[in-house]
Amino acid sequence: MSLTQKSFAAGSTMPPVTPGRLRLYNMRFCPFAQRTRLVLEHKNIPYETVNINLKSKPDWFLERNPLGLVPVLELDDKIIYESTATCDWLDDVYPENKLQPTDAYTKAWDRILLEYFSKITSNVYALRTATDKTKHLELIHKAYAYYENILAQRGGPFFGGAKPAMIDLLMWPHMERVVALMSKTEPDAIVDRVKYPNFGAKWYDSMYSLPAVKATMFDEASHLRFFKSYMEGNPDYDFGLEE
Ligand SMILES: N[C@@H](CCC(=O)N[C@@H](CS)C(=O)NCC(=O)O)C(=O)O
Repeated sequence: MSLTQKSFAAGSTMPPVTPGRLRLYNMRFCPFAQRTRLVLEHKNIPYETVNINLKSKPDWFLERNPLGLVPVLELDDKIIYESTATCDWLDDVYPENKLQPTDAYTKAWDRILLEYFSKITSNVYALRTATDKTKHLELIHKAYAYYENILAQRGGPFFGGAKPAMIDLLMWPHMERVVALMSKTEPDAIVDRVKYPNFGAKWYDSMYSLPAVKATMFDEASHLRFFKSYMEGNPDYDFGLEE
């Protein structure tokens, strides 16, 4: 019998774990958990998903991650949380479609790309409440130009070159949301396809066509709908589920 996709809240009974079966504690709209799901899908790793109501967390979830954040992976006696740690662990343990670079210099640079990436996300989300948006837009576009250049240097279409690397999968969930959430209200914050042909067009389109992306992404209307419910303080974690 397959597990329900509806979110589990405080007071619920934890679905029993099966020895040897990998489990992901998830929230369907979380960009960090999407990172883990992208790696799981890209590497064809079998797993089950337990969705968590993050407004009303079950004790058994908090026992697994005292920080109360998704994603969390569980396999027998092992618990891993923090999206980057979960992704690296999966890549280390499951050899198919290796994602981390083996070259030390590339590895260091991919870490730089990941650290700097928070400039995009923090400034994009700051736009919603900022009275003066100029400074935030400048920082966002400085970062876009930076990634545009790196892709040109690396030959693209991915940061990993001809194939996606871990850095591509770590960046995608936030870029999916920038485009989906901002295209109507903050079009100046979008990574423009003409101004940034590598990052805004080639990278975005190549990522979009990956089976792992297709398996984990939501369309613009669903993102907007969830984000609205989240901003209103009543996140609709089960939005779109028919079961
Ligand atoms: N640094 C964490 C961030 C994860 C995170 O912020 N997850 C959010 C959902 S998108 C969460 O679990 N929020 C619950 C809370 O803040 O109580 C990671 O990379 O895994």
